[in-house]
Amino acid sequence: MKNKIFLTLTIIAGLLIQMSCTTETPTDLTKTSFIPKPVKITATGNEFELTKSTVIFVQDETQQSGEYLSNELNGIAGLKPEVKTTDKEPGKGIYISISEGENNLGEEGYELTIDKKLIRISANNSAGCFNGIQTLLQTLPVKANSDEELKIATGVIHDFPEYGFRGAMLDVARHFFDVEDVKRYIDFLAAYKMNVLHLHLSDDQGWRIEIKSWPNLTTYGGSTEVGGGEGGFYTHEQYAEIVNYALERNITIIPEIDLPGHTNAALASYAELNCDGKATELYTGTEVGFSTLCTDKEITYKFIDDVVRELAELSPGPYIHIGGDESHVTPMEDYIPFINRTQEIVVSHGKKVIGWDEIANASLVENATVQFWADVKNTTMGVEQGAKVIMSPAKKAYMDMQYDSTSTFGLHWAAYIEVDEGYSWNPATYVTGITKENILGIEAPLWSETVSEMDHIEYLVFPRLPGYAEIGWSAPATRNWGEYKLRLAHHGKRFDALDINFYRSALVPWE
Ligand code: TNX
Repeated sequence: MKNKIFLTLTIIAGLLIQMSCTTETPTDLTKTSFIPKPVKITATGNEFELTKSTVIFVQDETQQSGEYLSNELNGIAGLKPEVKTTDKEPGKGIYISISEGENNLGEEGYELTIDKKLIRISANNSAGCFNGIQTLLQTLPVKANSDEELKIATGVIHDFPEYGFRGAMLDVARHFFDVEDVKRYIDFLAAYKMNVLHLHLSDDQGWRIEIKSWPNLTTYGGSTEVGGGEGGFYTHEQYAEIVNYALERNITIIPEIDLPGHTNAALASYAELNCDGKATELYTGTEVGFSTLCTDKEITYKFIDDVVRELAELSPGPYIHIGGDESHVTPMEDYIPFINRTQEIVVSHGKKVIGWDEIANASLVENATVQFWADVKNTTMGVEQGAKVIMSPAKKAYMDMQYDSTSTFGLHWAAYIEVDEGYSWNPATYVTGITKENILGIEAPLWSETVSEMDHIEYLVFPRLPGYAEIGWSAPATRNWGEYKLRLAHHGKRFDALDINFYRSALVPWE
């Protein structure tokens, strides 16, 4: 009798082990929890196995993509596939190529085909290949043992984004974050196919980018931060390192110098920028709206010209962000000509203007972009002037807003934004009268008054960031919270493996 029970138990245990093994084997590609959700996935029910002998084949144009993928696979399982150039499709391995012929993949779309022996990523350019690689990486664990079998379900993914501009902002002015932190932030964006990082480089509490023609901006104006810490700044070399790291990950850096308000760090560094000729004190509090450049002094425009020139030289991307928000002590009759003249300076250095929605009170130059954060009237004025819009509604997209009243970090002046609130909105219908044609895309800002460490950043950014990435990438009709939260739950394991200090929202059934 005892033996019989033992035998039965052994059989049941055996079956259970077998079952768990089969559920671990990914044979249905449509079951993978991709974020952002791809346009179309077709499963073919087989498996590709990634091994030590897998080779990545590339064309000259996709060499960099191949190297990137090889490095990433090295980070996952210690596999560092050899990257070989070829002029024709190989029979097995991974093949990254520029597509031939007509397709609807656009600037950033890709096709990922996984067969039993061959994985193909093809796109119209390297940006698309990069996105295809991110999708492929999501079929694998973030970390694996070198002896673990790495099987990938077969099928075809055809994918392209809803918006060409999908970004996040990091405020390095209120608290300074060093190059390593910014690179980690860039990796977060890249994994979710975001292609813009907006850096808020100056504010009342600190000036964070070296300007060689005005050195005190950083040596003095960068020497502190909110709470009185030691602050910091990027040299030109360090900034270039950030720009290049981003570029390799299909991310454009948008530098912002906030003008004419939010300028106390500059006003403390150079007495001549103040109307009364007296330098202000450094500021380490969190009030807004008390500072302004002296809009009727000529030296102010010489200053802006120098700053924009140096920034433009450091920026391969098309944009310079001039801030323009919350200039409460600049009278409107001074603010308007100031913004007009500042826009001309940006244009004269070959760059396009972006500003917070207040800049629409001025006469916008051609190709100006208005960043909607709070004011519908301003944004509508911008659209009426022909400007495009970046959607960053504070009530939905501000990552510095607390999740609820118990959140450790963050503010709540605009709203509490739980993970579902952050996800469940549509940029194209959020503001009446502003439609998809007017919108470049979406950006989720992280202001840093309450965060001083990478851990704190992670708590506010995760798990909301993947949701913003999906809003930018996936069509609204294909998105719904009930289904998204299951995919997000699966990404909890990825956050853990990356040692991300994320907020375990009770709304998500974490695995
Ligand atoms: C408003 S949004 C600001 C920032 C603050 C932020 C805090 C915007 C353009 N200005 O100066 O850091 O609120 O949430």
